[in-house]
Amino acid sequence: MTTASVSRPPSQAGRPPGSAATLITVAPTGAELDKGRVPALPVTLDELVTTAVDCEAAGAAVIHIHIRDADARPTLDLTRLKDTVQAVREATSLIVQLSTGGAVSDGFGPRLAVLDAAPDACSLTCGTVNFGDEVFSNPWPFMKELYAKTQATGVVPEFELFDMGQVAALHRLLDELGPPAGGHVHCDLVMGVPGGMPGTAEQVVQAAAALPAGATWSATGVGRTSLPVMLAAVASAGHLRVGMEDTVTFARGRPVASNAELVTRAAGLAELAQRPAMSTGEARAMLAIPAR
Ligand code: KMH
Ligand code: ZN
Repeated sequence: MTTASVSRPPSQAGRPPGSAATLITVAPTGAELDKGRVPALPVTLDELVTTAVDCEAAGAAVIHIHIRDADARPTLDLTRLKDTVQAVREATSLIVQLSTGGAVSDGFGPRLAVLDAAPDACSLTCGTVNFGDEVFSNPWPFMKELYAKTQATGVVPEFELFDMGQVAALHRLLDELGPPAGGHVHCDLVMGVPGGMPGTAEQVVQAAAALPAGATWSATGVGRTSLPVMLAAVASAGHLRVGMEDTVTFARGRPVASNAELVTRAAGLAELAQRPAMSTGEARAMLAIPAR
């Protein structure tokens, strides 16, 4: 494996590992957007790898990946997933987190099989939620099976929480099945989805306070909730997830030009808050993900 050399913000120099830094996750593609409508969306492997390199240079430490097929449609094809994991690892030192959420139309079998691509990490949503006009289905037996498979395979889960009921379900999961691979609990509050919890500063504080003791968390505000959620998370010792999966408008009337510009903005806010972007090594230490 080769590792790209990455320049980091100067403020990271000499800082003890993991101290008061901000984990930035980039979610560059998602499963919902149409490349025809959003031309800057990375959908090919080449586009994804270029995005990964650019986002690492801008301050990201984790990449949350959904892949597309040759027609730019969402897919969970295992060969493509394996090729993607390998290519992103060869080009960057990012933590590779595959989505097990996929698209709302994906079945449970293919979503479980995502772990067979052997990523560093995966998303794990803690319950069913209305998702716009659709339903994102994560019934309790599926959650348990997916979680048990993460434990058996050593893939570190990130718990995706779309509403407060899912926070309760996370507690139940940990109570029944024990700690995740690596032993550390990290969550992502996904806010502002129509059908989930709202993307407000008050909700960020309330959800963060309800998480298991010792858990770390990031927050993602979908659409126009992106900025308020990001500002509230930075102010509340949280971490950040940004990317075109969640936001395609940079400012009123101005489309996002690239995922890297969203990461750059997040890293700038983190720097301003004197919690600069975490390196990939620091992120691995915090998330208990082994070096590769
Ligand atoms: N695409 C959504 C239905 C995840 O990646 O785990 C689910 C999602 C969550 O994006
Ligand atoms: Zn996702």
